[in-house]
Amino acid sequence: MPLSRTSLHTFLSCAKSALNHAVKHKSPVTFVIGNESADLDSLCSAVVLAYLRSYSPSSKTNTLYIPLSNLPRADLALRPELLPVLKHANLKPSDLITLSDLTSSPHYLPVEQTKWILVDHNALTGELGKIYSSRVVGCIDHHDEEDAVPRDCEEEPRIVEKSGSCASLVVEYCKPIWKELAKTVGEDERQWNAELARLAIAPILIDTQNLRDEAKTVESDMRAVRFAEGWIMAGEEGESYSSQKYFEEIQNAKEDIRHLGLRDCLRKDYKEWSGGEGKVGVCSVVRDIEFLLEKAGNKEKFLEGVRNFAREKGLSVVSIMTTSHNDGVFKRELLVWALDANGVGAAQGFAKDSQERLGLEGWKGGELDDEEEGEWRRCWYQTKVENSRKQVAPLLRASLTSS
Ligand SMILES: [Mn+2]
Repeated sequence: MPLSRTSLHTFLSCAKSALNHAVKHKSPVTFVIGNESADLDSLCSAVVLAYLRSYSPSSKTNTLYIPLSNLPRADLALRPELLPVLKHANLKPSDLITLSDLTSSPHYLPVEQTKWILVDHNALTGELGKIYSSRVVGCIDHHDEEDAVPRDCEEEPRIVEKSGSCASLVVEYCKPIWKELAKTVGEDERQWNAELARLAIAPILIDTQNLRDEAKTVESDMRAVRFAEGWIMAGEEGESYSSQKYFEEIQNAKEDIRHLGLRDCLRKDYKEWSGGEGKVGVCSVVRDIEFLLEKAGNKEKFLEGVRNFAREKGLSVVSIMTTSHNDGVFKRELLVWALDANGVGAAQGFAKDSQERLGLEGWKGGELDDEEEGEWRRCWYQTKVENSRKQVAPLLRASLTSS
């Protein structure tokens, strides 16, 4: 028998109790989990899919799918963009289920008692991957196919398709369930639909710049937005809703990192790669270098903070890529700092090879540049702003491999 539908808020608290119960009694549990970057797309896709799968009227089981946010609870504070989204869905960050709920327990979840459905990635990575990757039973994702999920997933989805946002694919897959559920529509259900739609639409608006980024947006993004907006319009906030307003509200929250310290600004959107004999780490920051300098207090404290961060991560090269749009002009800056001999060769090679391609111009007359024994640092304006981390990180990584 299918479970009877509740609000998102009640769903998440039921899922939390179900998880605690499963841990205590070593009983079966099915997770829906996003990727390790735990961005808006990953977090929202997991909740939306888990909710609709749990309450699917055609479900023959009474499985409660547990949406697991792939980050420790404390790191939710690094996702300020979640706040407006959760608020419109009548949720708080504390309602989400995180890795802390899984690992704070002294009990052990037996591998064979778990099932995992991946959203926004298609290979279970990190610590979880080491333990549970044999238990992945489905995925919905918009990244490149990694052939890690079984081809035949039976009753679970196995979708890997290009789209601006994974949430669009989740909405497409769940459309029949959602429509079926919505046949029973009272006042409560109408509002629950609107709240769910707020979660579903948020990452699509952010990942496609409100469907304006032509390089990223595809048909399924547009269809998902239209479908979700129908539910929002029918809800309590329907009259005051506009996609542009919602997009700006989330975007502004995302860029509001005033309350974060320097270290949190650096680790908020951080990725690292190994190459050759070293590791390169790239921090993407949504404010400019000047903002970080002010945050740290002065140049020395800024450099000390960045150096400590690089040491903590064991990096040969640490890089900071900033974006800003002061006075409506979109700008990028790039700082590259090599901290060992291996890194110095790589960073110098990178500078030589990428100067032209990235349009690198010295930042404030080389104010942050430095060279000393075993270290090398440059800061640039990156005038060819069309190159994001997706382009720059492989260049850095390649230089590390070839140095
Ligand atoms: Mn995504």
